[in-house]
Amino acid sequence: MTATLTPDILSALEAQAIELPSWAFGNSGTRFKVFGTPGTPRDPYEKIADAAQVHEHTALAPTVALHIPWDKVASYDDLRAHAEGLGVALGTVNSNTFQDDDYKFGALTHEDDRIRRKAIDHHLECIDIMDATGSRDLKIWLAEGSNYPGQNDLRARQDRLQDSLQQIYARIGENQRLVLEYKFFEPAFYHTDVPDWGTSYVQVAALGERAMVCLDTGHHAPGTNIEFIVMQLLRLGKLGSFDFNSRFYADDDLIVGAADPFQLFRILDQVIRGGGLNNPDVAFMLDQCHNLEAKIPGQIRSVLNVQEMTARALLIDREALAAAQSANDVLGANAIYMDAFQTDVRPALAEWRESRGLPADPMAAFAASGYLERIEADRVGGVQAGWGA
Ligand code: AOS
Ligand code: ZN
Ligand code: ZN
Repeated sequence: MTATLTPDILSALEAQAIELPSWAFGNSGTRFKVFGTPGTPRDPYEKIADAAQVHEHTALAPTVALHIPWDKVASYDDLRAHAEGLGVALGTVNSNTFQDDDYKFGALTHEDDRIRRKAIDHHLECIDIMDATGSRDLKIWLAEGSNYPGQNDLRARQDRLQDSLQQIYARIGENQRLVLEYKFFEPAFYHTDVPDWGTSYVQVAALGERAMVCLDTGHHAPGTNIEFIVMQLLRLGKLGSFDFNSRFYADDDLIVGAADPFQLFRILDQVIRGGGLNNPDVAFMLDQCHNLEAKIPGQIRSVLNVQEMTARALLIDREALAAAQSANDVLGANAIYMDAFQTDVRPALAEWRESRGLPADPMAAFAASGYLERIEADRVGGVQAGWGA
């Protein structure tokens, strides 16, 4: 089945915006090897230039998330002007408390007041940067936990976490938000201080209205019904943002929609059902790394995957579905749902893109643009950016 996209669907798609992570353009790898790639950005300015390419070819990615200290620069006003000159804006600021020896046994949960203070101060510095970049969201992901039963007092760590978050939240501006990400394991293996949406919810609910939960699609145990969590957080008004990616086994950070497009469809269905699509209170971000594939096309493929699954989810005949659900028509309801998922929206999206002056095939247009060849030739020398740089 191929789709006809109605004006309502097209206007919902036109408003769609997906934030790109600056770190997707730097080198990354596994704990076994980081592969260097010709043309990889050498600084945050070049990462933003690459991100702007994604937006230029798709009109889907108007903002770029920063990671501090990886994206530290002398002047954030200058970085902001650079981004704006390329047609994009600076987005979420991500803190980092996982690459400093001091944080070996915790940061915002640390028993030692000096280390906990240092971690809190790092977040206050991130908020100063947000003031300069015009960013709304401070995203906190914590690598904290323990490896052995008995190693730590789990409860005291929750109390210290709440106290640290209170101090950070007190500095969050009127138009800013604190977004707390959860992850069920890694790098700690026995317990993680923010392992699930419930813990994140409990911690941010105690802070106030401008504190929200971040749902990273790769941070759940296999078999978890993620769309149920999406529904619940939207119902509670606490879904602040998504980190989109795909996983097969753990936190694989692969291209969103690559491992399980049906799961992405189901998530986006709940987003639409819960009023989250194009709702400014819900930020859609990618949190991915491209270890083997080329980075800019990897990001283009990713935002197109989100767009395609959004279009399919918008095709669900909600009236017919509601009627089938009320009638307990099990197979009828499932068939309506699956009909939308099984519809090929690609030809209709290509045609629509062309009608807006965009390339029908953004992947092919980027490949033909010569940009990749240019950066490979120009960015010789210097240190390539990557995790930790
Ligand atoms: C880590 O697993 C998380 O997904 C975070 O979102 C992290 O901040 C991101 O991967 C970049 O460091
Ligand atoms: Zn994440
Ligand atoms: Zn992750």
